[in-house]
Amino acid sequence: MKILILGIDGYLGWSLANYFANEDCQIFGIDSFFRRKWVKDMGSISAIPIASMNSRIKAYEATYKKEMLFYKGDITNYEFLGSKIKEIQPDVIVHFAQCPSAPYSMISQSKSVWVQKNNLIGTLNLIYAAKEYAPDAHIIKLGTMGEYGTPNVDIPEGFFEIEYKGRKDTLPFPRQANSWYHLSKVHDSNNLQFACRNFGLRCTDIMQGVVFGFHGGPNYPAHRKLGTRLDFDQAFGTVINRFCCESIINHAITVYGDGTQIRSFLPLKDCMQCIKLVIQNPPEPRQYKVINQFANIHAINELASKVAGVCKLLSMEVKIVKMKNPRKEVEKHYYNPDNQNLKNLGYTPSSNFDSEIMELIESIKPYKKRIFEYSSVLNPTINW
Ligand code: USQ
Repeated sequence: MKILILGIDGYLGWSLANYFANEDCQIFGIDSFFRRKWVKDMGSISAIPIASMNSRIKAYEATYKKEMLFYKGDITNYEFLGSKIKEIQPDVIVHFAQCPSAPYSMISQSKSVWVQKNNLIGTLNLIYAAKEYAPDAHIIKLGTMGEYGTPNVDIPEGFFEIEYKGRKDTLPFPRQANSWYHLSKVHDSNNLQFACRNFGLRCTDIMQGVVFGFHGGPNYPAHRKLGTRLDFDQAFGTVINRFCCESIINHAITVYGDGTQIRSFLPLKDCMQCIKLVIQNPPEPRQYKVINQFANIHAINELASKVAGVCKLLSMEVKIVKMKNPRKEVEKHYYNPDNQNLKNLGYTPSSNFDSEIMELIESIKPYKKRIFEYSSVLNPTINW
């Protein structure tokens, strides 16, 4: 099986390449290295140092004794993407090549336009390149639980049955995203759904919760070049990763607002397990399948207490501060999303939440000084 990972240099892309290295498949990767640039733009670095792509590939080939074919390029360039899909003829295309940050998209007019252009054009190019050169490929598109927002009813997986004025139908569940970034994912979902219907493509759209954790690859920490990145700045660091980086340098845990906002979460290694299950269960041609991908649901306050609790076990004292919420988000709300489709595929959470947090803290401990040097990037200055 040939798996093409768009965005292979990123947090999820590089983890997935490693996760699949021992499977019976060949991995191809495309990346423009934008993630490295965006994080630099934020004045930050990965908490755990990462190798260059050349070193990563050398380490990959030496460790797994198999080739990895990598192409540097931007998928918003259709000629580039089309020519690679034509050449590779992938069975599966995993699409991670997007700007994943809500705060980044909210910085200014130009950033919002950039994020939406980048994300939407990349996906449209993928749709056309797949139609033209690999119409049977399974497109796995990373969406987000944030597409749904926080409605005052249960959240189904993509679609729901509705009765209106005496008539019934199964329709897409309303999307009420809360940033230009999350909205780019909503637009992508609509575009992909139409592409399946119109061009007969097959797609799984994954509505993923907030991912956390670190993937070091085999033999970590003795061999570090296969490790993935781990961001902690206000735009690219996700909440649990940030809380752990904050704790390690005695920076107070930054809870936004009153911390009662609830989100869904998934450890990085479970994200890999889920994508494997999705690959093993492709949709039919013309089918657009939606999966809500998360393990647990927590309020931000609970996460802060969990991280502080794990730190206590490691003899670290951590303070929690509630700060003015830089985001416009509802803080007291109902939240009950379904993830039965994922369970039906056979997903079983790999370990408990606290041990995942413990593992993450242990992984970043050696980089305390490095994180401390960049601690100013922890403070949220992007408001909306
Ligand atoms: N939060 C804090 N303190 C912090 C950082 C965040 O209280 O220091 C709160 C935020 O206010 C928010 C929640 O934690 O309520 C989650 O924030 P986040 O930055 O971890 O996640 P988010 O902006 O929602 O985006 C992240 C990824 C994105 C993915 C999304 C999944 O960056 O790519 O789509 O998680 S979801 O949230 O389900 O939409």
